[in-house]
Amino acid sequence: MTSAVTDTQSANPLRDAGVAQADRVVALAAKAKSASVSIAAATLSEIEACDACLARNDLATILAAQPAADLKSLAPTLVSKTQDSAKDADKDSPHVSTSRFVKAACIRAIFALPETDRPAAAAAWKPVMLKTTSVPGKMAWDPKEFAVAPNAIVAIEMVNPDSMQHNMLVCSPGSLSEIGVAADKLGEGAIGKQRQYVPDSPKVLEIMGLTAPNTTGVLWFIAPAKAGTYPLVCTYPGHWRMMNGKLKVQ
Ligand SMILES: [Cu+2]
Repeated sequence: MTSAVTDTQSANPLRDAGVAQADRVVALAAKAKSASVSIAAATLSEIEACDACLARNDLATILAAQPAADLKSLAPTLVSKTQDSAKDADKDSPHVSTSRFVKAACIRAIFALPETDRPAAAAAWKPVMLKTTSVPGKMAWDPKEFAVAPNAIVAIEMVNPDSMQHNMLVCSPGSLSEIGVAADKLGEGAIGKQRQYVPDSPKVLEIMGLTAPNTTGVLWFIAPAKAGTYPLVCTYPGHWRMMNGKLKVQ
């Protein structure tokens, strides 16, 4: 389960939401140095230990941003991680299945390599690349509904030309208002900002962290195995009622 963070604790750069990526990289570099491995290798081991931590999409982003030479030397390991998750393959929720998240992170890292450097196994992976935009001043996404197949490899890109920050969470079916109300409550305390207004709930399946104005966020994940309508929601306080959408798994 996610480490409990109180208002008096400093954030754990390897686990918590709201930590600047540069600070995460510093923490990962220290870890890599003590283990005499590359930052890419240290990041992968952190990802494997991450379970449902709030930093996981950030960690996957950092892994994918490592130098091509480091990713290339790690490629056989990355491929093996995509193949050893059979025992978790039928679980519905990535939140309770580390391997689904590890797999998505490894696939994402391999797709960060130039095509000619990718291992042969990557030819069989067909990520579904989705894109949406935060409509300026409207607290809305356009488009706001997507459909994917069960277990599809999905990347959602959110372009944010708005003057406000937005995040995007994928949640369990039927949990939109529960997550939204919890997010608004988080917004009332100091801890909310530290957690990037992400409620600590097993119904939060995937997290794209806060995306600043005029930047683009990206979220890679393996779609749930179970068909259904999974709410997409921005949990910046006050946004959820308008800024939500649907991921239909069918
Ligand atoms: Cu928002």
